[in-house]
Amino acid sequence: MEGYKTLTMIKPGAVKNRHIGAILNMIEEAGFRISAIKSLKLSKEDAETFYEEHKGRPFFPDLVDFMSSGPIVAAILIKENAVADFRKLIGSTDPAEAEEGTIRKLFAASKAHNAIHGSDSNESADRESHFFFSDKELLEKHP
Ligand code: YYY
Ligand code: MG
Repeated sequence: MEGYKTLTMIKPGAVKNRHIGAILNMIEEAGFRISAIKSLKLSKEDAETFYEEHKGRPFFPDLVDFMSSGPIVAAILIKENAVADFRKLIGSTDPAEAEEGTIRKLFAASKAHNAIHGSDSNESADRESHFFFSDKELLEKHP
């Protein structure tokens, strides 16, 4: 089954503002199954590694500072066409450009503090899932 999995993080701002429950509810209502979930605080090094594709971009230092500024919730989500469907549910990177009803439109403070992450490809979903979870932690065994 191609494209069945994506990785999300509810970012520090949304956790601090107590939006975990509302966001997880939207995710489940949209048909995603939560196969693994945990809360944790990333170190600066963790955030640098997770976002290493963006190293050298002007926003990178602020991104690393923000993502390590407080606890996050990471989860593996299962659904057919998970990567694309989840990107649609969260909306554009910049909430000012995100469609009405998307998670970023509802909960993001700004482009830099945009409430939630979603993998951008099946390859990223694989890498990012293994960044946070071992196979033992999965509620669903993926094919
Ligand atoms: O995948 P997505 O999160 O929508 O955007 P990316 O281009 O991968 O950037 C990752 C992260 O970096 C974004 O969620 C906010 C931040 N960021 C930023 O602060 N300013 C930019 N111009 C681009 C990205
Ligand atoms: Mg991205």
